[in-house]
Amino acid sequence: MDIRRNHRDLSPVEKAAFIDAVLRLKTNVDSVLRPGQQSRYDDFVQIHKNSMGRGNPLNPNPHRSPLFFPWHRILIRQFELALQAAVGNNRITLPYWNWQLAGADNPFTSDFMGGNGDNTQDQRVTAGPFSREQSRFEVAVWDEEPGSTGLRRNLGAEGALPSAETVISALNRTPYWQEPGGWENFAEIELHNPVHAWVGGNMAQAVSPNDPVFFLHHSYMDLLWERWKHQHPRLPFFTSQDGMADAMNETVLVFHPENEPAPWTETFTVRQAFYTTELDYRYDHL
Ligand SMILES: [Cu+2]
Repeated sequence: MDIRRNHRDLSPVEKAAFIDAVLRLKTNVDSVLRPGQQSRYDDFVQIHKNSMGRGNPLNPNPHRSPLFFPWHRILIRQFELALQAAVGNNRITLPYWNWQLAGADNPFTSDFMGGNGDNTQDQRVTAGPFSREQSRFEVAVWDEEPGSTGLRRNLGAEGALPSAETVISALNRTPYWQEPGGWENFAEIELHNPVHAWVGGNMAQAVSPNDPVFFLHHSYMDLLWERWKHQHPRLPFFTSQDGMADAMNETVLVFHPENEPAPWTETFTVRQAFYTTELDYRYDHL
């Protein structure tokens, strides 16, 4: 069973091992979707771009939809397994970031996620393992035509990181889906979206997984779904747009358009994404 931990609890050696796995997936592992043209890391960027209705759009779109939590759960779990395979180390797991910045909570350090973009260099990240200076992390999938190959960030220029109060408020929302103000609806719009906007640069686009912090952010979203389930044990922890508890349980989650290869061999229904333990991982604590 893989255990995901808060990044602040990782030792320097554990952080370095995680970064190494990301860099290897980015530079040493060939793509399944476009072999020879991009890396296996980039496949995850491409899948997410399609999921946002860009490129070769996925149907259904798992954003602004009850599918948001189960779909992203499978996406980042597959990424985690790809990291493990890239380095032959199944002790690598996705850390999570709780959107706090004080002290050790800040992931934007030179030994981990790297810093902000430089506003004299088109917001390119110039420090840390993913900087252009290190030449080991080139952006290869863009929203539109090819753009800068450097990772870009503009921390804090737009939006705001969710406060602890907003997280608590979100966790108190019921049911799972209701427009407006249900758990999924509030969490996606008031927790998830502002973090993408706050990081800015690549994170503010459909190709947001170009920034590795995407996976720390979504790991925390995934943890919060677990916490929400735990806090409301008598409620269905997934409901469809119609409010039905079982209506979509056998719906197969879509990660590729019909005219493109599947990114991985397994398929997953919504129901198969309900329990992290059935996907062989859990969080250190909820
Ligand atoms: Cu997304």
